[in-house]
Amino acid sequence: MIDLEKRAHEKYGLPLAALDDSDAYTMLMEIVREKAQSLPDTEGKRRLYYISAEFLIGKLLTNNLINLGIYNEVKEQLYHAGHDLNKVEECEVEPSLGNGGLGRLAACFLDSIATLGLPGDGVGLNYHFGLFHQKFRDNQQTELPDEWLHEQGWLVDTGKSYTVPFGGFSVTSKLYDIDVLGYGRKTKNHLHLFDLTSVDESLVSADSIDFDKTALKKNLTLFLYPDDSDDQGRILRVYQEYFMVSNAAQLIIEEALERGSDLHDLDEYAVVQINDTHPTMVIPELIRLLVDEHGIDFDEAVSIVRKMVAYTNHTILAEALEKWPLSFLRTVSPRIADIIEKLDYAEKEKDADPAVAIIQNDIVHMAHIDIHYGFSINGVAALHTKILEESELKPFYKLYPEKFSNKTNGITFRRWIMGCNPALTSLLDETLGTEWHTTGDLSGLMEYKDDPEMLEKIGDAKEIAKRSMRAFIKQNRGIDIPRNAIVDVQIKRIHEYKRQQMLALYLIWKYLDIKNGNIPARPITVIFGGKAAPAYVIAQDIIHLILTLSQWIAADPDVSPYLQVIMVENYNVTAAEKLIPAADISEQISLASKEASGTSNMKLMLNGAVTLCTMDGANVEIADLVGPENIYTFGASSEEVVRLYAENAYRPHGLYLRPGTKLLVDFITNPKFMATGNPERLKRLHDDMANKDWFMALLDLEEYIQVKERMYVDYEDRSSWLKKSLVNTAMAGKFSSDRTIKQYNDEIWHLD
Ligand code: 26V
Repeated sequence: MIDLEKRAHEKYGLPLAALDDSDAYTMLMEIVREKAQSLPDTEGKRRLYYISAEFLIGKLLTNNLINLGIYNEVKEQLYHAGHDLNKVEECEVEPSLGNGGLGRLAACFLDSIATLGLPGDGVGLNYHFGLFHQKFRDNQQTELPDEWLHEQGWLVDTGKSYTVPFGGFSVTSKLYDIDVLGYGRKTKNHLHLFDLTSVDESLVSADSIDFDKTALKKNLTLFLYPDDSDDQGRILRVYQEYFMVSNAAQLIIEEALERGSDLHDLDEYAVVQINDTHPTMVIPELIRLLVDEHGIDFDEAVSIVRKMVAYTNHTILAEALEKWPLSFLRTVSPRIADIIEKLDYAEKEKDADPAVAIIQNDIVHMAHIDIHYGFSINGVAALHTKILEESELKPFYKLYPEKFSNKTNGITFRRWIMGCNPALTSLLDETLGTEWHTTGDLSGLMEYKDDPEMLEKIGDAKEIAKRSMRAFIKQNRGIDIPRNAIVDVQIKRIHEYKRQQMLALYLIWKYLDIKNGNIPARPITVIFGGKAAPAYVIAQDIIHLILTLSQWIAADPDVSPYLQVIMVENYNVTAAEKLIPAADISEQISLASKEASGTSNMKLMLNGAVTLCTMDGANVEIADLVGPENIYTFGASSEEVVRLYAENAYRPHGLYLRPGTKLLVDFITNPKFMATGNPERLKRLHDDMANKDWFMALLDLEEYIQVKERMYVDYEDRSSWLKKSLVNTAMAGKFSSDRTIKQYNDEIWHLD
């Protein structure tokens, strides 16, 4: 039993009712920290180390209260003292340790690993200023340091520390942990976050993300993904990566020794999941430590490491697959460069095909190290894995078919419905009981799909979520959303392949259509959220187009009562938790073949949004589950897209010249519109769309507009729409990350 009243007296000498939200938050965080600290670690001979450059963990208070099973109790005690737990939680600052789906996936996985009682920890870096804080100025993104690290945080100082040897100098690390609690579990896991003892925050000023990239002893843990548009920035990333994996490897070996390994059997004590290629150097680093520090023969070290590392691929975009000049690696660590050369040599002896070489023209292909020297390679959705096997990694698949497998991504239901959507959670609990919290099985809801009373309850839950979303938008952007608006969301990193620009073209179409007197049945609110990489110019231009359109439409009294475009500032996990429960339409419109999986598609489906999508990533699996009457699909197939690229046959200019399309694209550069924005950005984006359109937005645009219009019309048939919504929630069980983690464990990790 928790006694908050007593605790308030002990800590502050005040009754609970007299605390302000911030003191109440601090008190609750301390209670949770103490409870977590008192739990023993999850044990098992073999331990998983999930190494990742990103962990997008979100706020932790609610999630930890839920997992400790004390959420309702705490909420009630606070309520009786006049507090609102939601308000108290607002005092928490969201950690800025991730970027997008890859980092959020890692966070969902940690929750599921702990919930399943598996011994497995995350390993990453403690970035003091995170990715960046997004602010809009003159309808453009600006980037500021994200100052998330505060005294009253979740970090636990472990007292552990290692020396990381770079070429020419070495640094000392310091390990912080965040305790990871499983739902209903009596043991805990960890998120290990390494920091630099010599880190110097004064290299960063409050109004810019620029800093001295050469001050390596001070800067390695300042930012996630520092700008890599020059060599200095690129080499800094290699330093960061080596810092991360050297610490990880030292920790792995130390813990294995403590548990009784003689290191010849290290693979029986540890398995490493390499999350995308950023942690790839853990392979040569483990080999280095086994050979240089522990006297194991090189060949034996290689064969031990081969049995303990597994790699997950998260993208087929060539520009996102890491390749480093060997000279960079040699600067960062001469020994690691030597080991990689040895590994490359051994592989070239076995296979002369240059397509599978680790080093080609003095460039190191990081993924190739993982594939040759890991025992498992997986994609993150069925279609993605198929594309890896049949095209992107085909020569490797031929070499090692047995290493390849699919592990369709998942999301933790504890955060993505129980934590963020209390109304729908209560309805599901009342209807189905609470087993679904861990089984993920919501299919029992299907029995009610024709029950008008249940459909109304689903509708009511959506209304409740919309109310809190409206308050959030008011706070975030100062905009009021009409009560009866249909809410249509596209929330994800800004990238051309995700095609936010195609939705922007639709909005121009809709704007003109309303101008022509076609008034929609109800107000339409389209919400975007996402950050663009600072050096990614076209993505910045897309943000500018959206923000300028938003302002343009809001200023037009003929259209603004019916159409609203909102871009959330600084989209993050906290914003997602407000938007996802409230959404009616989930935009998943990437160019087929390019989105490895997507995970917002799963979160939105679970919360009853209906998906509007191309047949890409996990959308394919969603479509399979819900059936054609409960999803809206459009666009060229992945086979068609792969063919167009292979034959270099896509010609956007012809598509642009179609009168309907030209009107929309040229709207961007009409003088009045340009005058409200930044002409250079708008012109560049216009010309890119009309002439290059590398991600084929114009190819799918016409069909997209048609399907979207049909969707808005269908929304007006309330009971049939609510039925679609119900079916989506009911069929979302497959996407529980508990299912995903069971598969990783059964097929890859084999933890006890
Ligand atoms: C990274 C970069 C970095 C340089 C600029 C271009 C670019 C483009 C894409 C990426 C993505 C890196 C990997 C990644 O985040 N993949 C995402 O992983 C999610 C979890 O598996 C998955 O749901 C998303 O579909 C996938 O994009």
